[in-house]
Amino acid sequence: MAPIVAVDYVADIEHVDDGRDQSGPYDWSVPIKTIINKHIMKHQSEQSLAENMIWIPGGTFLMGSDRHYSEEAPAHYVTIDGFWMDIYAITNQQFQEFIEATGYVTVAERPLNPEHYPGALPELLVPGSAVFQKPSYPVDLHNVGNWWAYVPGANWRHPEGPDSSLEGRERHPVVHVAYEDAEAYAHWIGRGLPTEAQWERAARGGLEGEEYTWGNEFTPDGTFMANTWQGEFPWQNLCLDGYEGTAPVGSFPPNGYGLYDMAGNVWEWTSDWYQDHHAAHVGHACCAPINPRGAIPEQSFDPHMPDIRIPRKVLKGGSHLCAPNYCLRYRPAARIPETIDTSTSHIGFRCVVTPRT
Ligand SMILES: [Ca+2]
Repeated sequence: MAPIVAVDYVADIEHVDDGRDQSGPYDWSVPIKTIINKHIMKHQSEQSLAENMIWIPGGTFLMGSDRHYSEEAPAHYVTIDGFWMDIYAITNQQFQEFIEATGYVTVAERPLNPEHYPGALPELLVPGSAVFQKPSYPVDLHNVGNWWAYVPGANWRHPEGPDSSLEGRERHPVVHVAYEDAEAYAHWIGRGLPTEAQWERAARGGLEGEEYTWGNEFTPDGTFMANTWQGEFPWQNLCLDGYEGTAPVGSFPPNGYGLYDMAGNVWEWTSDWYQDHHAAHVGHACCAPINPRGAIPEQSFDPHMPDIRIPRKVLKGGSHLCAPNYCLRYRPAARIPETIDTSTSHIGFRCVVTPRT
């Protein structure tokens, strides 16, 4: 794919009167409530390290939500410093370049140690990854095994299993990457993974406390703004947004900071350990915590599985599998826990560069 450099993007923005980039395949008559921060533009011309990145301004913002799932509450103010963030999730092509340069082997491609999985069936002790498999009829939503399967041979090169490939999916976000894989890529390219606060600050695009990354209306003027699930999950995917699985990065309009796919498509790894809610960070706008981080590993676990005390990282953004009837999490406040050695067909990542202060 042709590299899209952030400085070119900003040059486009500056040519229009209303502050919005009107190029591209979108219907710009749609009133997207965005704030193009002039501060961003000043920084764009300074960048040389940050190809494919955009400057996210520091400041105080309202993080979390009191209107949805309990783990997002309470909505609270936090303050973070400015940073650079990838405009897109890391693509298969970018990840391929990393693999070719380093010979890195992802977690999903490595042999499993039976000692780590006592009682596991031998046929499952082979390299593989979790793949979404759509049932053909309504199923019990309490059992994720009704739509997730561990598929031997599934990995980032073979997203649905050994017989699948990346052909035609070069610009799709890489999936089947465990946390370690995302971290390895970030280290290789001289960047890092975002904290949860950085990720949410970026996803909100300059909007304060709104439902989605683009405003409060899910489909403004009937336009789909993200790759999510329409229909009754997990058996009925109406594909009204045009995509059943992942979409190429940048297939939907950017948010107010110029970032693409900060809602839906794939969940994205953050560097923070998950805690059940935001209580530790509660603050007022006057004295909000600065650059907050998540739990310590010893306190991190999934509250839905309290007996399994495995620390988990925070995933943000929702995916193409998020649906109103099951997982309404294509919102900037949404968050779920994930074990660091897990890889699936709906988890990817993007990187940040945080200037030293
Ligand atoms: Ca979709």
